[in-house]
Amino acid sequence: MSTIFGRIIEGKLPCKKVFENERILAIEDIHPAAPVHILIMPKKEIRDLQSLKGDDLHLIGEIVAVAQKLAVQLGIEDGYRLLTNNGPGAGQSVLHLHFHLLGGRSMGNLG
Ligand code: DGP
Repeated sequence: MSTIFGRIIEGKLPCKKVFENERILAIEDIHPAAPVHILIMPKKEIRDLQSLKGDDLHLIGEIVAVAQKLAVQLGIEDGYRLLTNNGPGAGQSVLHLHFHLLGGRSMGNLG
């Protein structure tokens, strides 16, 4: 796989893993923007949300379910944000679909 996250998924780069199954990996973000900052991604190499289609759409439901479970485990279920940056114009720096699970502080409005 061609990105940093691809190499993490392949086990070629280290990470702090918080959840894994056959299709989904969740890791701690290396540059946390909040006390809780988890990246949840499909293992399948998909560039971004806009590229997601057909048989892969179920991955979004699985990612949401993982986020809900981790939110409870990490004690942020009453206030968290789950977001993806689609494309460099939105700030996507790693071109492998991933969702940020952010919590543990007041989030305020989206800028
Ligand atoms: P985005 O800008 O939406 O593509 O988010 C990419 C995030 O990935 C950013 O918050 C920093 C994080 N990140 C970049 N490289 C690594 C890495 O090697 N390991 C981990 N755990 N996170 C990384």
